Amino acid sequence: MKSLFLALSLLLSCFFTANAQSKQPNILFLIADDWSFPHAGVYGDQVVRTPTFDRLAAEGALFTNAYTASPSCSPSRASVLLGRYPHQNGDGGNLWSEFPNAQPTYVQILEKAGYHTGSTRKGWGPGEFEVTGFDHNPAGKSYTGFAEFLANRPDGAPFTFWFGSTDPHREYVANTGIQAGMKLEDVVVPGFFPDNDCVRNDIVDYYFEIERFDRECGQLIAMLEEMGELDNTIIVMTSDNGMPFPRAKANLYDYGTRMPLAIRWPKKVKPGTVVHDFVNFVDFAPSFVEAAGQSQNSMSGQSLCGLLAGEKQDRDQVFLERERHANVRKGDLSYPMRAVRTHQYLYIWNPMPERNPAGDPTVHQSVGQYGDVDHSITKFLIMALEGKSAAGFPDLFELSFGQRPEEELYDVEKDPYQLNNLASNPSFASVKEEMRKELLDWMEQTGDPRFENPKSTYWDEARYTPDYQHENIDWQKQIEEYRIRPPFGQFSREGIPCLSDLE
Ligand SMILES: [Ca+2]
Repeated sequence: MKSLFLALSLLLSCFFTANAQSKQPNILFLIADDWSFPHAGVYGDQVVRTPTFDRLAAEGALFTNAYTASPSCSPSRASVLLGRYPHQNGDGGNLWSEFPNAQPTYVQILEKAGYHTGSTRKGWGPGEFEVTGFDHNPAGKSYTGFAEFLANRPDGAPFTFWFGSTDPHREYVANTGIQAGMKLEDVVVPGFFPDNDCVRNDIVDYYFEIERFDRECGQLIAMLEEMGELDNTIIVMTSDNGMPFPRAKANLYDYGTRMPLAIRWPKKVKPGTVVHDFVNFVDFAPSFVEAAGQSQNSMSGQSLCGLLAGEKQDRDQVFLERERHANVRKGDLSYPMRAVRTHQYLYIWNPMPERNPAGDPTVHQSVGQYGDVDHSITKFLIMALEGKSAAGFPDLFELSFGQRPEEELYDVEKDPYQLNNLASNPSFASVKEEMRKELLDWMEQTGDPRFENPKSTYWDEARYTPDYQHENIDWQKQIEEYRIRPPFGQFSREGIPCLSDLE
């Protein structure tokens, strides 16, 4: 009875009611590509400027524990659209594969309900959707932009629009950040990178693209305002996975999975709401379906409507996973990971620890050496540290590129960068046991093939759609040629090399 009451109150908290406010809300979904928490002004970052994100947070809800279901473009985006965990989405659990068609996306459900649906730029992907019967990107029919989409909107129809920027995905134009006025000395360098000016310069180039994404989102919101539709629109601003740096993107540590998230919806969300409960990206689709007054029975996520209305919920942990990111291991092998994250601990299970988490040391088909890490000066500088770690300091090369034990456990309160693996520490044996059990329960309940067969080769065999072959990169030459070029002063022309940082 209690659960029925709860279900009804949850339903009513989001459901538009036909006699009260009969207008179904629009949905504007703004998704960056490779943007990590906490890189926004409202989270306290002192360098990157994100006035649009900060405004949405101030006028709506700011989430401090939002996690992508998987730290990789295609599986993350498939989870958003389907409301299902990556391991429930067949080949869609991999990067560069096929979009599954067995279950409906929220876009399809809303379209059937009379919504005008569309997308621009990066929707679901990379991968193929035509082969599974889609005639347009699963994120919505493609438009040149929001203006063209709105011009095609039937009179009075509610809409759902997906704006997918490719910022701050690499490659970056070096020195855009410093030349836009960002100061290297103000950058907070995560503890798994060497702290030097070239790494800082790489980070401000990443910030430069976050700022560009933020500005573009601001332009879309201004259009909504002009149309008088701002307050009847649920605006979601977030990212698909973490920053394109070593031990971040394509990893289950926080810099790979923890996402910036703000949601503005004045009809339901009080300005200045801050949500600390865990949220997983599988929660978006059931929220949108519910907000539109529709129903579904295929989704694993939990609607956010209750949280948005300020309700306290029991969301004390989040589950994370990844399979094959780029095709970077001989034999087209995946690198499976599963994890559970609570407010204090992160437990990661690596069922195939004999494989290379960042990819093989020499190229296998895509990207280059350690190809699950996008090329960058930060990556090359860490590659140059191989075998050079000093006693008492973390081995940055091993953290980013080395093999990992089957189990990892981090006290994230004491160790925010997740450098100190406690899995073999006897003092944490019971914590580890408890978290392993929680993870396995979730895997069983959600039908994860790795529950029955941890060594499943399913995602090794899934098709990798691009047909290319990359070469090993001459990373020493890349380091030699790299220059920091401040906007003014004696170094603005010839630039400052980063070789000296290696000594
Ligand atoms: Ca991405």
